[in-house]
Amino acid sequence: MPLFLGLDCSTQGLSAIVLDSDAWRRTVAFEHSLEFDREFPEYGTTHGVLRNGLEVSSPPLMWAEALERMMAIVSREAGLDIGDLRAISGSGQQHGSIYVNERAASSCQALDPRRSLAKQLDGIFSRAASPIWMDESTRDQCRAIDKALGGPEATAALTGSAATERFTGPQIRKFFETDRESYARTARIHLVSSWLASLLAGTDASIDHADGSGMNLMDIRTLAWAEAALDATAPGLGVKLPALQSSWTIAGALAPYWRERYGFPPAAVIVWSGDNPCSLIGTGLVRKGWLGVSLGTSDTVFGFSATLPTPSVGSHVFASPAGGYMALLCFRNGSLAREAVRDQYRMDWESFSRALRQTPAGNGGALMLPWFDPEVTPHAPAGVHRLNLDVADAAGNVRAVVDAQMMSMANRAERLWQPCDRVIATGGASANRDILQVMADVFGAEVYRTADANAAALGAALRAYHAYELSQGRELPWEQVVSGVTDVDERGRIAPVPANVAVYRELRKRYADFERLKSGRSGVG
Ligand code: ADP
Ligand code: XUL
Repeated sequence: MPLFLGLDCSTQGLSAIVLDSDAWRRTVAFEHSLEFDREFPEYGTTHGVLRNGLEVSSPPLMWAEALERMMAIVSREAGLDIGDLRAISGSGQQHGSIYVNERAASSCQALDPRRSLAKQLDGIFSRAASPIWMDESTRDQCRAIDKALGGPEATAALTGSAATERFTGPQIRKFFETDRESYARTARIHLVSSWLASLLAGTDASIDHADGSGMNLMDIRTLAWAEAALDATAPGLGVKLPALQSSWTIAGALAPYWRERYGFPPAAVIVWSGDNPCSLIGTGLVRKGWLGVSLGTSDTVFGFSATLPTPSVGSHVFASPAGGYMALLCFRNGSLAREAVRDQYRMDWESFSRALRQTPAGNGGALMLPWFDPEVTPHAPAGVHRLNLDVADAAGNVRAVVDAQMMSMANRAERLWQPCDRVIATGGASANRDILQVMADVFGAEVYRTADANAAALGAALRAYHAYELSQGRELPWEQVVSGVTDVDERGRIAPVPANVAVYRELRKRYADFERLKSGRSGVG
């Protein structure tokens, strides 16, 4: 049976899903994850990242090593007939960038199958560390870019988002400003997605329109590089960027390195995309209607739109990898904030859940703003603020962090999307039913979880399937591509409790006031 591989290089680890496909249905034949901190301790990361104040980065070589280890596992330990692999695609954490010199292209093309990948990539980087989406150090660059483009609203109208600290353009501008020599030595700037696709195909892979939307460099209407945005970012940037192409483009065949070293066939490498765009596919949200919520390292809320939603400051509009668009909100203090509370009170996830069950919806009005790290939605410096909440009350603090996260998401989602009666939850924390009950009560909507918590890897595998079929002259409707494998289990429906919905309807207003007061901003950001 034809096989399709989806990889997901996220903040904390690399995952793989192999889909087995026949004409009627697709099933998950293999799934595996590698955690960066545990598997690659020599890189010294914590939760997959290296921190230096507001600067947050990851070592790009670690991602390459993880890619190689995963490919070895898929070929040797998955128990699959790997000769049936037809196509591979992937999902990368969005916005992160990789800077390589002019030697990179030839090194990638001539990888020696007798030597490990990482060893052969030594010396190709013009910047050792890759800034990632958690980096908050580019406020000055964002101001300068917005100013050059006519203000945040104008940047949003052009690129889909106002200049945003974690987006690639401001990160590139900072690199140019602080290390001109290394910027000049940079021949190519890749996203995590396009770089890993390049390693698989042994050629310079394009950036797909969906992940390209997270750079503040692409015109969200024409889907081409926006000259004015390039000029506002750094000189000579245009020639350093890969091409932009549709999400179903074939970057090339799997390079000889992978075929000779691991016995893979010359499967098609489909351009990779960002993790949120891939999650849109992996949650089956290829048509307008329901909302997706991913509870991963970051929490995100997203939804499909056939027409261009009006870009605004504080939310993001991306091209969708299924055509059309997606709107997205990103909350930086996702799992890391939940973990901070769990660890502070020496709990495990079971006792965390018990605390949720033992406390009333709305926590008797006790509130927390859980900005353990600087927050991006709303923009706020690091700081945990409590209102009517005793820090010694362990269960109350657990309820408060989850209440806060759900109210912050729901308040903003309401403005972006029409009242929505169904939410599809995915990501690591969607395994926790008690967290999802709070989600249902706060959103006032039914919550379903995806059959597979890794919607990004699943979405990547489905994209590989769709693009492969297209290359064979079969253009499948997206509903057909996602059907079956993304169907939610109706029995797992989590219904909102009407009395709790009423409590949160009131509390959400007070939460919004508290948030406005402490974030020091009048807007909703
Ligand atoms: P990534 O953004 O790296 O892809 P994942 O979607 O894999 O992240 O989610 C990983 C996170 O899921 C972990 O950091 C952990 O905090 C969270 N998680 C896993 N199991 C549970 C659980 N039972 N309850 C709450 N959170 C959980
Ligand atoms: C979205 C964002 C994060 C990353 C990592 O804008 O910054 O969700 O994609 O998951």
